Amino acid sequence: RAPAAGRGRAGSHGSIERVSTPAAPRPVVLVLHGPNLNLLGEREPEVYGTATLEDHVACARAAAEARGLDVEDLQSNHEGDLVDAIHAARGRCAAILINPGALTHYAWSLHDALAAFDGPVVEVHLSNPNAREPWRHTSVVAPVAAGSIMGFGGIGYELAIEAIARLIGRASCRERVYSNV
Ligand code: CA2
Repeated sequence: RAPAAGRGRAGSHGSIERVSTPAAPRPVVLVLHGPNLNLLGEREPEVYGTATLEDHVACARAAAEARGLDVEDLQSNHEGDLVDAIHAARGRCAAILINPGALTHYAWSLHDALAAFDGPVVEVHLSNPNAREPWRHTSVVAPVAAGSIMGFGGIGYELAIEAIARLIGRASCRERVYSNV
């Protein structure tokens, strides 16, 4: 009979040997950023704010930590790197948070890669692309995302992690109280 988790059990000589339960692996959220987002904080603060990419990733990581989630992150200026990262996340990561930058508006390879990912995908934009130039009004990622959060600046990363936590069943008790509202 299997010993009770975390309890000691009698060994063959009557001594007590400790049986520890291995900690369950924490779900991993992959946080992806597309082209030029490495320049955040350096230019166009009136559009994208003054926080750097590192600030936004740190915000996502803190929000994830609070919900028992780990974060892996990648920023790339190359579409193929992002496709590779999405492929590598299959069967390994629980969810993807992605701000694809300008790739949002035309990178069908990202659409297809994300469609082949098994967990929830949440699209995040600092600005509100729908309130900007017409070419930003189309997102090829939105149809394969569980949802899109845009126009709230850095707050969007925290909101996205909260959405992911709820979608994968890692919401805190307090959040669960409100999940039926
Ligand atoms: O609002 C967002 O988060 C965007 O994804 C940002 C993209 C833009 O193409 C999307 O339409 C909306 C652009 C990222 C470029 O970031 C820069 C940051 C500083 C200086 C120059 C570009």
